Amino acid sequence: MLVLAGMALAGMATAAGPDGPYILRGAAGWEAVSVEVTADGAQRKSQALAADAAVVIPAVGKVPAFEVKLREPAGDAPGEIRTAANAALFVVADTHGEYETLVSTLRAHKVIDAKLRWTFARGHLVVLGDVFDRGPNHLEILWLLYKLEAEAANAHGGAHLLLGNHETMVLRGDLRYLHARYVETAQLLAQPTYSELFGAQTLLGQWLRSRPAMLRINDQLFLHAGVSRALVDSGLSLAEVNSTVRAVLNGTEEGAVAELVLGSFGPLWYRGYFPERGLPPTATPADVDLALKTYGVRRMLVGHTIVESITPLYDGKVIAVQARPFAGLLMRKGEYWSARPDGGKQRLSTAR
Ligand SMILES: [Mn+2]
Repeated sequence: MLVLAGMALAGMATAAGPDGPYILRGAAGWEAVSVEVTADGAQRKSQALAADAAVVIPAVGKVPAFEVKLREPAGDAPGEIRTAANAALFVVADTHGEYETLVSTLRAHKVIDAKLRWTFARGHLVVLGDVFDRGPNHLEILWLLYKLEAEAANAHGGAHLLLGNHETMVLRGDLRYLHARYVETAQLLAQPTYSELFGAQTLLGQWLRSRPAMLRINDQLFLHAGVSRALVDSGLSLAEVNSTVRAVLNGTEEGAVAELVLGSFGPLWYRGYFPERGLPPTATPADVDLALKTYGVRRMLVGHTIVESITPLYDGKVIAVQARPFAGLLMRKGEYWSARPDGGKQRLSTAR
């Protein structure tokens, strides 16, 4: 069945497009596998790679192809960093496979240039998770962020991908929201499921498992969804939250702590800042103050729940970043701006 999938798909009306590369651990080192489309239809292509090889990520629409150099397996990314006080920050949330929109936004605000090279100097880019699912181009986003991480570090800035609930879903085999393109990819690459392409032994799968769920930068906390009173009351430190998520993704932890951290009141799912969307109880101002105190910050920046525009909540102690239509959040010289894909920006007046 799996062997025949490629042939069957080649004749189907839904045109399986090219996809990849996915970098897997082969018998003798890295192996790049891709879906390649030829006159005979879509088929699996495989190539052995040296550990420091470069791979080309194909163009998508108006976004040019780019090259990425593979790196050694990543160590666990820190849960806390400090930047120069005047370092600019650019935050995006829930890109969900919308690669062209993300690239337009980063280009328009000079985080990257037309060739997708880092131009944000000592600034920091923070991606609040949910790169996977819904849209058609999450792989390209992951490769871009992987590339920018190295380029930003070379410039003494930073590019930080945080985990969202859709990263943990895909890595743990919950593929309900996967774009159809990637369902076809898994069949064409003869994988039992798409999650195998992000297993712990794959290059991007290992990299994703090294990402944090919560990141403190100076006096602000970045995370996908929010800090609930239940998380505060658990007494878990920021480092313990991150290590619990990693342990769950590596299959070495289950039980009550794992259920809290990966559940509805954990930092990847909580919606209590949004009374119209969340499970009760809604976070009170006192709950938010306690969360800030617990993690030693004055503000939290969250995605996960969609808002109409980037919105300061709780007197600016929480900023909801996942806006539709899409926008990024630019912080520069103490000012906060909603930054649109077309280059326009609007100052947020109510941020503290
Ligand atoms: Mn989410």
